[in-house]
Amino acid sequence: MTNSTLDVSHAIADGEFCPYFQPLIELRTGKLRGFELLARWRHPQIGWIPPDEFIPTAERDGWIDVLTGALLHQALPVLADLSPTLTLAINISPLQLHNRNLPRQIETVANKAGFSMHRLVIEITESALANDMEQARSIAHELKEMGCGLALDDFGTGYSSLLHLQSLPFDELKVDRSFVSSMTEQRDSRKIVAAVIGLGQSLGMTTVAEGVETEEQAEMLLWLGTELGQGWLYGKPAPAVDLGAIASAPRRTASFHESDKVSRQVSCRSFDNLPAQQLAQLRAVYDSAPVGLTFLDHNMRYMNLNRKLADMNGRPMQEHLGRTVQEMIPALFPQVEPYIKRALNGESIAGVEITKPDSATHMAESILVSYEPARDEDGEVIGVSIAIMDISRQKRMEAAYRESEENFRSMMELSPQIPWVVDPEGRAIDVSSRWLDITGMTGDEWKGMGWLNALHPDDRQPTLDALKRASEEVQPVETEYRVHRPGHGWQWLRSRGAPRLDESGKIISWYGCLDEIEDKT
Ligand code: G
Ligand code: G
Ligand code: MN
Repeated sequence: MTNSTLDVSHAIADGEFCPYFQPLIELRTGKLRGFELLARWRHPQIGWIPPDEFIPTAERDGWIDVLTGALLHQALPVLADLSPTLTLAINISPLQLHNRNLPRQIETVANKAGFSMHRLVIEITESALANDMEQARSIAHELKEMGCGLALDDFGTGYSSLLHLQSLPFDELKVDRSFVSSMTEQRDSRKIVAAVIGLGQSLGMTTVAEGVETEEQAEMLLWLGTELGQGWLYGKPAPAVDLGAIASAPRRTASFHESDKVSRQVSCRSFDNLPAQQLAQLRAVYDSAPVGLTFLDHNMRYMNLNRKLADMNGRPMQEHLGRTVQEMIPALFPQVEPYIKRALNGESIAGVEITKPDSATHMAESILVSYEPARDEDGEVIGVSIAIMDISRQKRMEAAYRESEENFRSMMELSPQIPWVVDPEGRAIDVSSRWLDITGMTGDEWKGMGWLNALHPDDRQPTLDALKRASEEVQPVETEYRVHRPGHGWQWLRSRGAPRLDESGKIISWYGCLDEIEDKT
């Protein structure tokens, strides 16, 4: 093909170039985000000429800007008519980033079409950035200031990609088709995609996968954290006349919401080598467990969960899949986030107690959570397995028990008598503070057998004997003894108590009271 056969100015004037549009899809929801604009040349003699043939010619011969202008001139009114929100991504050549007038040229066409600059995304291939970065940077900034988004195109194929990542204020990162096509077969390729997506995310960029052809790829990309996808699975580049139909076509929601089939596949991932029957049994155990179970990916998205967990969160199972913990349980998220992060760093954390207010009953709900890093066959952490137990009932019982203990204690303090509690061997469990007033003992001194030290030496053994006898007969005990009362000498006390029994009739403890005997000396 020679330049003379490609008479460009005529071709442009005659409308031989036309815009084609390829859909860009939000992977999680399956919603249409917009289109990428792709140039097509229908030559009257030669027929369709692909862009990789005429774009280099256009660049070399200096009519690439005119071509971009002509394409936008046709494309923007179509999209402005179609919807108020759909975006349009346009490809800009290396040379065009040296054209100081480019931003204003684009703006002029957009204004004329009534198409907001905020709906435009400028795609730049990394090789475009090889020379004269200063100028490219200032043009890119100008476009951004006008409202355009900036995407780094074909990421992973050009030169020195990592340097370019921060050379311009990119909003999006388009992962090259070559990685996507091999990722489901090749582990290394999957790792590259995972790393690129992670890189994009850590730089605050939206990641876009190019060349998505199968459900399996889409699912894996979503699993890895990609936001947008483009490829034959969602539609080949189409002419303007088809856009209405594409935009209004019912879209299947993202594969994660397609329930059973996918969630089974996701959970199968870790059980790949199990025979089907064992797998089904495991699945049944998982679903019927009395404990909430879930697996989160490294973006804290629910990849799998059982019914119990869905019930605890009060939302249907399907609603969780592909969504983040933050989206599903925003109120609890701040409490659990640090633990999930630690588990993602490889730490196992067991038995963290978390309290959440239950708005329905106004009673505190307590859960016990364990976090376990999940690793792939190379030992890399790919997510977190979480087990959650509802311990609200136990907590409420503990609280009730504590309350009854407190009631008992305050009763003891109010009593004019001197109550006491000892165990079956006579070790003191509790005495009223009046015992301390009388004997001058400190809080610690009466504990265990310490209380005996306040008794007259002659009365100690008889007192223990009386208790022992009463224990053997399981009868109330009554005895009298002297205690040393500092500054007063010996004070006679009468002690009466009754055994408290368990169901089998065994003595758990003795409860009793002391009275001062005024007239005995
Ligand atoms: O889908 P298609 O074969 O058209 O895409 C081939 C490549 O050609 C695209 O990835 C894109 O980089 C490039 N391309 C398509 N249209 C244009 C255009 O209008 N301008 C520029 N600079 N490149 C384009
Ligand atoms: O340079 P870039 O990778 O953007 O090239 C885009 C080219 O890839 C276009 O020719 C376009 O038609 C084609 N394309 C778009 N989606 C897919 C896809 O899902 N699979 C394949 N094999 N090609 C695709
Ligand atoms: Mn592109």
